[in-house]
Amino acid sequence: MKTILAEASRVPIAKQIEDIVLSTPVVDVHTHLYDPAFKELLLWGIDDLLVYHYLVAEVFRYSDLPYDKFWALSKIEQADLIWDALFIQHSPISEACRGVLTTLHLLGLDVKKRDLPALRQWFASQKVETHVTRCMELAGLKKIYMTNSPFDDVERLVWEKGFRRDERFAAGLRIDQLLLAWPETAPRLVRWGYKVEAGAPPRKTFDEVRRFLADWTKRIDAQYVMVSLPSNFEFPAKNIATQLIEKAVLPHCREHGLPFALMPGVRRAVNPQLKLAGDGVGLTNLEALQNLCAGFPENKFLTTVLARENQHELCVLARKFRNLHIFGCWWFTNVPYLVDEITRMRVELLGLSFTPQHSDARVLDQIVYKWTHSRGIIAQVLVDKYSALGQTGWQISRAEIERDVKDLFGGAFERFFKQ
Ligand code: RAT
Ligand code: ZN
Repeated sequence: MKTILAEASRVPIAKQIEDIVLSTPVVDVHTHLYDPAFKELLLWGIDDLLVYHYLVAEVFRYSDLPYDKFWALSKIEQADLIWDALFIQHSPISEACRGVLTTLHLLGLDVKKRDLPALRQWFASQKVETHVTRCMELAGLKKIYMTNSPFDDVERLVWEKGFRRDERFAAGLRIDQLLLAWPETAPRLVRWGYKVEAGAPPRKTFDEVRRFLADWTKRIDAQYVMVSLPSNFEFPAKNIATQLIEKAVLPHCREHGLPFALMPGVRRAVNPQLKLAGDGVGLTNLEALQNLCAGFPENKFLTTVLARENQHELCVLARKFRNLHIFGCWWFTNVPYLVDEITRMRVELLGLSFTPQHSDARVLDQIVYKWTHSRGIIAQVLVDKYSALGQTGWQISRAEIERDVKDLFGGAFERFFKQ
């Protein structure tokens, strides 16, 4: 009887919560999308959707084509092959395949026809500027954080030349090469006018790295500094990455009031023949993050972890350190089953003081499916949690739900920057 009553009182509030979750604008805190001024760096359209590296990994589950033959194909030929293997020869029920269909459907295209040439024709008639707006509207996004690397030769030239910024796109300064490939990066910094030394660097080197970070922070108006880290990342350790973090990155972040985003858990190039699709996942010793949060209380850290097995420990760490803000269900964890599990766990341990999702979109159109799928799950979690509150006699107002959802969709993230 009690459960039936609880179920009945759940219904009106469920509709209200779903409406709010579906209509609240989102800040997408980590993507690989670009301001349209970057031209061909901003990927969009059906062929880029199909050759997304998540789908490349999946096509080799079914195809025995040698890797080098696949890579020798043009983008359109690769897309044809992926479409045939993953959508025609088998039903497209994986999350990455379903995502393509959700996107096409919400763009108003008829997926049941299975007509790839017609889909191509439709995309060919779109203009990128209007398509950006359309996708952002369908996804309900108000802001997109990019991943901006001065170490990418094409991207660097665009920044150096200068362009008029699209204010919907904010910058994140990506420094993987600096921290993880110092022997190759140091000579590049020298070529760019920074007086660094590669081996056993003296004090001056760290000052010069700080000057490099300051120049790029200013040039791109970076809102945070970020790095994706291998699962065996340790801090402190007797290596150059530790020194660079301690003597250059963290002081830089403190001086400029920027959070440092760490994303540990990647095992790069587990299968190098798959190229971008060849990275794997590994368990991280989160003591490294604990040492950073405890050792540098004046710094702010943003973190998402790749291994499912690290998620609980990460939540507990966030309960201990208010200079840690956790975000997103990243990459291999961005599947409904795990998004549901991780989001529930985070709400139960952290209330509303985290950011449940980012898209990690590499292709513009992907924001449509990634946010549609995530919003559905987040809404369901909130329905359950607010309903459970209702059973205590606590009544929640529409304004309170709106406030909470705003926090989850970027409000808490951006407030963390300013605190
Ligand atoms: O999710 C992805 O597309 C990965 O390839 C990575 O880019 C990852 O998100 C990262 O930022 O390192
Ligand atoms: Zn990413």
